[in-house]
Amino acid sequence: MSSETTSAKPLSEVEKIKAASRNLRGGILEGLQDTSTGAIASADTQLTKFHGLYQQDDRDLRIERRKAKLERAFSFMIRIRVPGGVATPEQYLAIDGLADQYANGTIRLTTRQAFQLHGLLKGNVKPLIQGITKVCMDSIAACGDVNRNVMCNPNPKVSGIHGAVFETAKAISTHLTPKTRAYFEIWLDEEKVAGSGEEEEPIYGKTYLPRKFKIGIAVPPSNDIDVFSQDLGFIAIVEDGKLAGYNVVAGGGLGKTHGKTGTFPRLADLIGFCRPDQAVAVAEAVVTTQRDHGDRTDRKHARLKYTIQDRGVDWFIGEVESRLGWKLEKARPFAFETQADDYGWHRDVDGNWFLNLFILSGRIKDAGELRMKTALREVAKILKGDFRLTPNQNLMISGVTDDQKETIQGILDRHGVGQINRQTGIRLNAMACPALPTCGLALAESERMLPEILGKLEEVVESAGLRDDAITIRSTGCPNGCARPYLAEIGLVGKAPGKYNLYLGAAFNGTRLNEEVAVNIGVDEVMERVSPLIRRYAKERESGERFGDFCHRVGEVQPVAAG
Ligand code: SRM
Ligand code: SF4
Repeated sequence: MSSETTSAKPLSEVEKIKAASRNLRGGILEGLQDTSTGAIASADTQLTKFHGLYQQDDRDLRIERRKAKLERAFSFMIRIRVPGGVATPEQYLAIDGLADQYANGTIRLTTRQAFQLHGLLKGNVKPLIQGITKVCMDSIAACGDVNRNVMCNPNPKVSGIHGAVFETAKAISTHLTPKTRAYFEIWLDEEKVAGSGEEEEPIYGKTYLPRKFKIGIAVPPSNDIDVFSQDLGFIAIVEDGKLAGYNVVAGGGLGKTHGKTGTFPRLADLIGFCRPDQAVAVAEAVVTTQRDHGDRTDRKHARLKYTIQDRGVDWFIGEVESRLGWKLEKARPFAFETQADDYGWHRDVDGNWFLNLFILSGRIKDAGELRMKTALREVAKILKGDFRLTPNQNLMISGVTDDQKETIQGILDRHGVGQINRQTGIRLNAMACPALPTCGLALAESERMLPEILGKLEEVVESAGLRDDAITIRSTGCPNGCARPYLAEIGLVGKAPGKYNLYLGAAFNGTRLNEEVAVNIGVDEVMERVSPLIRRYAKERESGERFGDFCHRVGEVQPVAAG
């Protein structure tokens, strides 16, 4: 169905909720005051997303509570924005303390470089938001039909280029932040503006975007942000040691629905080049094009990728350029090598150190001998630099002076996490979405299943002599694609409890999607399919050949262009 032909169809329910919400206020305030339930009104659960909040319930407890005739164990998840992934030690300490005081005690680093806290009871949401505000953080537009956390290679100090790119990420993020005062009124007790709900949203208008919108900036040769999965992506082009500008890509997105063939993962199209000072204008032109032409009748067909797929990339470029009033230049050459993080200690351009630290599934917690949460808290207390969240759910401890390096390594060692980067290449390149018990959309386990499959795979890679070889594996509990599984060499996508669809053969540099090779199979069947291939790879690979490329060369999978 073309987005051109959708106007006769009724708008989706969420469009009506947004239109009636008085710029995202709805009945959230009243719902918070109702102590007879841990939930808020269903329409308001759509609006709280724009405030960075999802109503969830503990799915492990559903049956037990139903039997006891109790309402579900409702709580909220908050997503705290970290544009470009950079947080100060003070901010980190605040998040750490608030997680203990109001949430479930763990911190989750997301695949889009944000913090998530789970398990917040309704009455604790407001004090928590007030707590993050004190350290200049917010959760505005971390979710909802607006531009989300702007991703950026998190390594601003490796070269001056990263610094310039980080500034672009922040500028885009600020420019596209909604202007409504709803967040400030509801959570921070700001006095209501006259005629509350009438303030201008110059970019979004009264009904915001048809769907979520994602922007990221990559700095080749690293494609850690998976730039081709973004609605709008920028690829930094460096010429004569300087940032010449950005190649622009648009129309990426990964979510799909099992059994709904009109939904698919899609890689973004390369549409041109702009100078650094033009990036914010390009972002606005792309966002407003999607605002005006995206499908508001069917939320499963509402992302920019479908607008471009239906109308064609030439139409899209023409529309964006007519809004800009100038033409994008021809895209310039670039080359990506990897999606992976570069673990370990490295020097930055200022002569300081940074440590890229592996965090399984981005979950920061203390577990037995591995006291990651305590270790990072101790580091934050003394760190003179800052923390960087990576797009692979990991953390960088950055700006470490010579005299602090040993102390910080000592803290990590004392808490059992000093050698965490010495694990197998497959583990260090694994990601999983949260799925059960918090995600309401999960069809299967993901974060809680990952250790099991990694344990089995590690036996295979070690016996094949591939202990240190990087192979990407990403798992999700449903086809929405939150850990970007369709861009992994091995992708697992939840189908039903204990069952997954298996995907193989994405490119290690994020430029090719993988392909579905088996459906609805358990972990043991996944192993039966993948283990022989890994063994063959160890014996037959060509020099420098990646596992995903090998799967193609030996005919295990065929290339997929766009879903
Ligand atoms: Fe996601 C919905 C978690 C990155 C595609 N995602 C959700 C929700 C909020 C479930 C819900 O709507 O009720 C999940 C909350 C689970 C929980 O308990 O925390 C959720 N998504 C996540 C995170 C935390 C996964 C992680 O392991 O880190 C990531 C948060 C990123 C952030 O900080 O903003 C996360 N989600 C992604 C990505 C990857 C990315 O953006 O790089 C994708 C695929 C890219 C894309 O958007 O196409 C992604 N999430 C989705 C979708 C499918 C969207 C679609 O177009 O079909 C949904 C469902 C929806 O929107 O209806 C979804
Ligand atoms: Fe939930 Fe599915 Fe996203 Fe996993 S991929 S967090 S199960 S929506």
